[in-house]
Amino acid sequence: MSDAFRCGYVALIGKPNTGKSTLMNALVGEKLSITAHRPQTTRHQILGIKTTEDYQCIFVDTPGIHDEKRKAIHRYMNRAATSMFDDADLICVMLDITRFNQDDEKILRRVSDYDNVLIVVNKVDRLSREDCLPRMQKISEHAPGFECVPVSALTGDNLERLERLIVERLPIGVAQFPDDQLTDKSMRFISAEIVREKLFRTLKQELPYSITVSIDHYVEEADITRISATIWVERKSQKAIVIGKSGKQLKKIGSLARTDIEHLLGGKVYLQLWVKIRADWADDEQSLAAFGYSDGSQDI
Ligand SMILES: Nc1nc2c(ncn2[C@@H]2O[C@H](COP(=O)(O)OP(=O)(O)OP(=O)(O)O)[C@@H](O)[C@H]2O)c(=O)[nH]1
Ligand SMILES: [Mg+2]
Repeated sequence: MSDAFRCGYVALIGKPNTGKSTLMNALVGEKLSITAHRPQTTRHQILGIKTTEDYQCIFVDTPGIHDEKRKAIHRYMNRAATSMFDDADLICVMLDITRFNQDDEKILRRVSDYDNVLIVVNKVDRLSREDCLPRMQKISEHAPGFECVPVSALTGDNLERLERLIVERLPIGVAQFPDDQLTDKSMRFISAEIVREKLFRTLKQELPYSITVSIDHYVEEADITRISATIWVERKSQKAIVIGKSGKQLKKIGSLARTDIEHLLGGKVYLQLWVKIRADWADDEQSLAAFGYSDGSQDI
């Protein structure tokens, strides 16, 4: 590799729940994108920027590619998931080694015409080495011509090698962002996402998919940051579940979110949460735009 500075956009794409956000956080070394054991956690494109003396790697975390088209939000998420295909300098297709199936094969077929592709086979910590080998072999057969890298985003296994392989594939060029910038998102945005993560991790069944979070006030004072956020649900019955008996559930979510936001900001946070109803916000273009799900394009 030459000594010239390299810089480029690296799209992390793949089926929901394969570990894209976990990988981006691990590579950047900061929790920028929320993660959960459920699919369809990430809803927006989120940049994670890693700058060293030799390169600037601009990772683009994306929502998982899925077939769900029922509501406007699903269509927004799929656009956010696939719009990087043509713009990225490198496409990293994330696969879960324990759950490789036709959905992954479909994504691999979609990228087969591109030459700037790396296949990242995640969650190898969940299998023995002997079990990994035949699965890696099978995946390679579905991705002819592309390098397949086994990793564990959770334990960090093989991430140094993955980073080297990514950087080798970046174009030579000047940095696009200041060297201390980690993301394109504001703390306001990340705070709302952290509240959403706690809802995703705490609430059962389908409820998290009916929820979005907006920030009403975000004020940085000398020794404390005051944040007021609204959790939007689609129905009255959902509001009662989010609040819980005597407000217990909401208190728990608030406390978990505050701890994370304090960690990220490195200071004290006062977090106030409200729960409000906006019927069918997830299928209403106007509500979606008001909640930040807007990329300027129309649904097709
Ligand atoms: N065992 C194991 N679990 C992992 C690994 N990477 C991610 N996970 C877990 O897999 C789940 C999904 O991880 P995410 O990073 O949210 O996955 P994602 O691809 O961003 O998911 P979406 O945003 O829904 O598309 C979480 O419970 C993670 O902790 C890994 O290397 N090993
Ligand atoms: Mg994600």
